[in-house]
Amino acid sequence: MNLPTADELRARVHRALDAIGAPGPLGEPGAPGLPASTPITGDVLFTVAQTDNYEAVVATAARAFPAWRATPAPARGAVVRRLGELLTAHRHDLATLVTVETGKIAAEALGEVQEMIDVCQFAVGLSRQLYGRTIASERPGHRLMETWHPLGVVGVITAFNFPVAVWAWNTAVALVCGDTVVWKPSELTPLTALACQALLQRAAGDVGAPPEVSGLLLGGPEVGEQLVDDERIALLSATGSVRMGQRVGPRVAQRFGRVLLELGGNNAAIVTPSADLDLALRAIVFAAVGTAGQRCTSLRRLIVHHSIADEVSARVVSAYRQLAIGDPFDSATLVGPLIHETAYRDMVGALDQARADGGQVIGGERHDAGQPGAYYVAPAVVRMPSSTAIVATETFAPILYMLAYDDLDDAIAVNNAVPQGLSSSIFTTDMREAERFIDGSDCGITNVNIGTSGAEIGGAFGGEKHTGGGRESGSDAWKAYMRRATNTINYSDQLPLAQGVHFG
Ligand code: UN1
Repeated sequence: MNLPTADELRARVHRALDAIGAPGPLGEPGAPGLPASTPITGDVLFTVAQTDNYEAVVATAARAFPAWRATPAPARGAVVRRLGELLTAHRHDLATLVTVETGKIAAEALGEVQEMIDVCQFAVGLSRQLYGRTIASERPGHRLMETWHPLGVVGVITAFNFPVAVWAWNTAVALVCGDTVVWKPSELTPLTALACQALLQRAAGDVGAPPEVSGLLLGGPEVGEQLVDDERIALLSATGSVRMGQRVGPRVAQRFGRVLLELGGNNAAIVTPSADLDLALRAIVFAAVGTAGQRCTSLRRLIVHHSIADEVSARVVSAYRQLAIGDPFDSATLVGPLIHETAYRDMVGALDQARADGGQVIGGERHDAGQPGAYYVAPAVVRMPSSTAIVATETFAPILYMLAYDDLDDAIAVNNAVPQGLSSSIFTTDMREAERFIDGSDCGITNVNIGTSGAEIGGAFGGEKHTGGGRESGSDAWKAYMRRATNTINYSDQLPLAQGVHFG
């Protein structure tokens, strides 16, 4: 396997950070601080200083809030519009950093940056569309209405796999809603975080907005824990594992803070006998192996009608055999490395368990990269006799379990028979089947004739059950970043009481 050297990757990082104007200098590997590593070679490339002033960062964002909430929303949108312009100008630089830190292939890294640009555009439009309702009052000379108000400081915790887009979904929307933001990125992706923060600071400076609206906290899980218990964090938007969400949710609820949770997915697609198989195959392969199976929306379970199960399985296996696995910067590559050794061990463990459960595993072997710390694997297809516990477990790796079904209602029940409820798809040309699936899937995202991943930002993104129930990015997800006030205004000279009550 032909991989870039650690020094070549360092040079790429320097070029990208210089172009973006992100603050240096970066420390040598091994210096005290956060190791900035790459799954491409498994090397530590740099050391990044950890945030040692948590208190000051949060206090600054809290102090900036009153003036920011008093700034008209369309004026707040100007920062986000400028951020979108800077992201457009630097999309290749930022995508380079995403590829270095996550191992995501170049095309997908660029797609992730495009999501940021798209959500900035969405949020700019939103900055002129934050509206409430007026409701018919039961009293004469009265108006009943809803107004929406900023919350305060929004804490954003993001995961390694979408190190920049998820920050942008939250930050672009929170800023136009009048909140200030502090961000705790994954400790695996400090370089992309520095770059995003630098671009936002520049955007604020360019339009004369206070840079204090956005703060960055670089550090380990203990920094996230501080946000969880911090009364000043009005909303904590956290993306990560179900285990993380189970710790975060109740603790924030204990102090009556708000949470927006984007946790795991165990996403399924149903393939019916009427499906356009050429189309389905392309969608299935992208959804299952894109980002090396490390999206929360990755396709993990394929539920195929028994009459076409052998054919679909053979075609998926043959497509998998043609996948180029290797250097994510090589434009021919479709599958880059797993994030780290633990991810690889989890994949091996899941495949062992699937075999023990009677599954037939095709693929899944590690490719020799000539780098002991880099984990390149062939995506695996596993034909399972039935849905066992391992199938119902989210393993963050390219494993696609295949199950056969006879009856569509049973297939929908299998789709729903996992703890998580993020994304789901059906491949069918029968509109009755499509509508039954939309009605029956218990997921936050339910698609027809496209895969489970690759959602557009215009819709609300998120899922049910152990996925956490949060919604972010498009549609009316902005409401999570604001609080609603119900206002009753009496413009008469009488004081009629509601419910017809006479008093005194
Ligand atoms: C994630 O994996 O955390 O729908 C987010 C998708 C992307 C976002 C994934 N737009 O696959």
